[in-house]
Amino acid sequence: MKDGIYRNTCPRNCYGTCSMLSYVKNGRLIKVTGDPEHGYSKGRLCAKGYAYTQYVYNQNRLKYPMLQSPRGSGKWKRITWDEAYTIIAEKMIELNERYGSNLPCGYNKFSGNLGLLHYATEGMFNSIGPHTKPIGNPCALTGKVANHRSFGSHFSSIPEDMAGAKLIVLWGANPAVTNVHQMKFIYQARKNGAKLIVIDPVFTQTAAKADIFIQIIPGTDMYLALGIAKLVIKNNRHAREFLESDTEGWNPYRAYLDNELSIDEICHKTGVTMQVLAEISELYGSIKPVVTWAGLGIQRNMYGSKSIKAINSLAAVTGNLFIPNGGLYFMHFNVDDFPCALLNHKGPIHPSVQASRKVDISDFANSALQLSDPPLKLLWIASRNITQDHNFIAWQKLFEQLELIVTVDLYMTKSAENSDLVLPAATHFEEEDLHVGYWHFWLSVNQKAIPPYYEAKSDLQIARELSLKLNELSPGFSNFPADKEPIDWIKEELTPEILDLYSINGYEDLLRRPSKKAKHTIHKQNQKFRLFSPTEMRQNNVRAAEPPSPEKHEYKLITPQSLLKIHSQFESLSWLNKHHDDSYIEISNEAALYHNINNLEKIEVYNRYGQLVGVAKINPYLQKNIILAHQSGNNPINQLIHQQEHLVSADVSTHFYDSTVSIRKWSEAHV
Ligand SMILES: Nc1nc2c(c(=O)[nH]1)N[C@H]1C(S)=C(S)[C@@H](COP(=O)(O)OP(=O)(O)OC[C@H]3O[C@@H](n4cnc5c(=O)[nH]c(N)nc54)[C@H](O)[C@@H]3O)O[C@H]1N2
Ligand SMILES: Nc1nc2c(c(=O)[nH]1)N[C@H]1C(S)=C(S)[C@@H](COP(=O)(O)OP(=O)(O)OC[C@H]3O[C@@H](n4cnc5c(=O)[nH]c(N)nc54)[C@H](O)[C@@H]3O)O[C@H]1N2
Ligand code: SF4
Ligand SMILES: [Mo]
Repeated sequence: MKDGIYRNTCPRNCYGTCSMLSYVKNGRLIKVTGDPEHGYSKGRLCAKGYAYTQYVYNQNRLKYPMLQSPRGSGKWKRITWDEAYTIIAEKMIELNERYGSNLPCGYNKFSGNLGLLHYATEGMFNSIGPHTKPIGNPCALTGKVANHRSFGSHFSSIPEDMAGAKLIVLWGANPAVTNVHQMKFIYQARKNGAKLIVIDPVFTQTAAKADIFIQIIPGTDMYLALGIAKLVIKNNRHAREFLESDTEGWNPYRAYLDNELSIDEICHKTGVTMQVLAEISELYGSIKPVVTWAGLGIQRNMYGSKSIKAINSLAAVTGNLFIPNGGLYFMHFNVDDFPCALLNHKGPIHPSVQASRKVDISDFANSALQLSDPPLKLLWIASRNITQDHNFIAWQKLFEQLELIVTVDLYMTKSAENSDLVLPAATHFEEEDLHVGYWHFWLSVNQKAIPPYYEAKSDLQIARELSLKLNELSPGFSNFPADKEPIDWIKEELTPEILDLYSINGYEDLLRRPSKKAKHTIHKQNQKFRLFSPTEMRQNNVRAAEPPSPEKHEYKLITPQSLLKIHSQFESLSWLNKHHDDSYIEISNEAALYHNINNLEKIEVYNRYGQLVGVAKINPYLQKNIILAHQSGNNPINQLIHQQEHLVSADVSTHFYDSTVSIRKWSEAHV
């Protein structure tokens, strides 16, 4: 690799998808900065981005393929790549002979690296014909489906345009932590006189910046949105013409708000006073343009879909859809514009098995356990740490049933510790890729800047080499185009339509600067806007159960994102995180009093699924029945998270913030 400056893109599952400049000297990455040519992040990174040199040259990084025998023993042996491929290929071939197809082989992949070339894992499995594959999305599916219901397509406004809004409502989003670059557009708007409202059960770092903070009871957002709309309509501030001619369901929606939903009920359910409700309605009804950002926090409970639809409808009622600098934010799915050639790679046809078996990734372990004909026997884990999932008990059972578990990762995660084989993955500085954001509308490349760390390989390289091994041992087993280089895959994504959408002539343009999507279809309505349907409120599960309370030894567990991590990642970087950071458990004054717990005292959080020891931090702003904890890969809080099976469905993401826990003094737990 030549010394110099390379263009990379941070591949993390993050709103930023920041383009970065990497400085390389003597084959080593010595510094990373933001790319000033990127019009969204504008030359800045977050602290995690600036810490990439430590992430790359970290003593905890996996260096070689390793085999653990027996599984879970911690007895690891370094093996060669060829040995690793042989073990995997022989097992796949043997399973195929035993069961007559590749259905016993499956993978679980999620959001470790979102580059388009990381669809190599999907492409590799497609190349062996029908297998077992995850579908769905544990993070954002509820909102995606709800938005589709409202708009008939995906819809999210342009982030840079938020700077021109006059009222910004952040509803279940915490950008001061999760989307730091967006804050500059919010500050810009405020400088020009915009008001900022934050609606969150937790007093967050974003809430601290707000003009008005509404501390809502979790899961009641649809009532608040409907309540604001009710008052806007009552005060005749609604967008009458638009509602009558361009929406569907206006009459039942309005009748429901007029006749069936009382202000008293709304205030009781949401914990918001009548005065605040009136004030917010006044602002929503009188200011334009209003931006409403329905964050992902809203949809991590069982009422998420209704809440998103009710919030979307509020934007419609106040006439703020499709107006400059107004509108709704969620996230977009513009990656669907691309061929995603690896994801869509077509595998060979099987004589009797028509298609791959699909397992909902939001209930992966439990659903996989139910497959019996044939059972799942080989699991490949890539870009995924299962500490981020729920239902650990099912995971444990699934592990017991599996004959081979392979994890491809950069670090020895809990997933890796539970595997037979670990394969060391390359960082984005060690491979080529192409990136489309899901928040902003910029397209950027990722160049190979440094040689791989020890024997690390990209997921694409692993797919190529494993396919060759499969075909060596069993000719024709895989139809993966192993001779295709990364650059060939990148160029395949840049079709004439994509070049036109992003106003570029080709790959070389992207080496000079990232490019913003020039042609937007998001403001075009494919159908009439569908208003919130009152029939949804009449379904029986809307009647919220009694809220948990200290008196009943019950708390709602909320576990949002942390500033200096991406889920379980970056945890071991000393520049960013101290070992004890993840063990803080935040509790309310009331809970502390009730359980006689002092600040910084050791406590135990538990429920029927598990227990975890942490250090109590009394948070005077916390609602009395909420416990706030951090996601962690070392000491995963998710062992206490369990979404009941009847609430799992093909169009919802995981209800991460809907589990109940109890607490006690640690000493009590151990007498
Ligand atoms: N630093 C950092 N940034 C990240 C990530 C990370 O791990 N670390 N992860 C990235 C990913 S994958 C995602 S999906 C995004 C998520 O980022 P956001 O969209 O900001 O969503 P969350 O962090 O899940 O939740 C946001 C807020 O919702 C609140 N909340 C919880 N329940 C409710 C409710 O019922 N109603 C309301 N109104 N609010 C509620 C939470 O208290 C939290 O403050 O962040 C991305 N950015
Ligand atoms: N309690 C709780 N749980 C949550 C959430 C929450 O709010 N609360 N949020 C949920 C959300 S929003 C999300 S998006 C999910 C995230 O779920 P995951 O995507 O499983 O989470 P990460 O911890 O980011 O794990 C990604 C893994 O991929 C690895 N990796 C990184 N780059 C590569 C690569 O190039 N190749 C390979 N093979 N591996 C790589 C990383 O080292 C890491 O171990 O977590 C969910 N879990
Ligand atoms: S983690 Fe997010 S904000 Fe930080 S550098 Fe990566 S994409 Fe940018
Ligand atoms: Mo996410």
